[in-house]
Amino acid sequence: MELWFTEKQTPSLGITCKIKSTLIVEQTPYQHLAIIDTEQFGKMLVLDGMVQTTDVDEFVYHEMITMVGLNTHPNPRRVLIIGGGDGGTLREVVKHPAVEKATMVEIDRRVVETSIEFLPKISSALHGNPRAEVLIDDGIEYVKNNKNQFDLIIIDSTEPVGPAAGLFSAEFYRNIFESLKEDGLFVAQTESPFFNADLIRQVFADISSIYPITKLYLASVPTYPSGLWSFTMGSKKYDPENIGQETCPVSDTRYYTPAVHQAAFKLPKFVQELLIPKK
Ligand code: AG3
Repeated sequence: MELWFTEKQTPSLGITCKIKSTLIVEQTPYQHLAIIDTEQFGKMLVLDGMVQTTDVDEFVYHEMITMVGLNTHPNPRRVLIIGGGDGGTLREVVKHPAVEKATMVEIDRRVVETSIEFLPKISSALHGNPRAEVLIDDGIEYVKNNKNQFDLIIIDSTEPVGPAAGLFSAEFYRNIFESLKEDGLFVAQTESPFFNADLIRQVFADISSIYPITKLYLASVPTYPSGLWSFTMGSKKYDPENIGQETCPVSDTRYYTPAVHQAAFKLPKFVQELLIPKK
């Protein structure tokens, strides 16, 4: 019998993949978790019915959520990741030679444990990496308790419902500001410009009211709703469009290059319009 998985991306649209096998399905204290092996995208992590990452396209998201910020900061020694329990973001961060220590704070222990067990390619930095620290904790509380610590903070969250709801609030962006050093910056995943326009508009306005430099950039992630994904950066000092370096110190990327970095900030008109404050 053929088995198919569908994520309902909107009330009237879904993405459907043929399942090779189901590796684990369980309810954790925070969310419903499944890891399935699919014909098209390889292994896939699904939380509360929403595709988080897949073997085939994870490199786009994980490189773009990390390298843009890492290469905007001249010396990103201390990096904090909020969420990101599958480990893909951590794996990219520790590739960067300037990083002395990367701390990942994930609220759901089972995401970390099952990723280590079933997603070895993505989760490799979650164990045995001397520069990586993995904490099971509430990122919102962690940020409040660690002020003036980080060069770069990356918010690798799920959708703004359930455990991640508080990670899209102005209050959280203010706490992130306090947790960054005086020249620090942060990057958050901020959903699809096609399907989450109101969220992008609100988040951009909130971050702009707190950070001197706020910029949005895009990447193409086939398994996420609409395939076009946004990231928003708030920066105290460094402008990501002024990186002034032609080479990236991490050579084994598959999506990111300094030219892609620059190009990612060139926005289609309908996206630019989301960023203009409404009168
Ligand atoms: N976090 C963002 C995934 C959002 C996907 N949304 C959806 N499928 N409706 C990904 C975490 C990867 N480390």
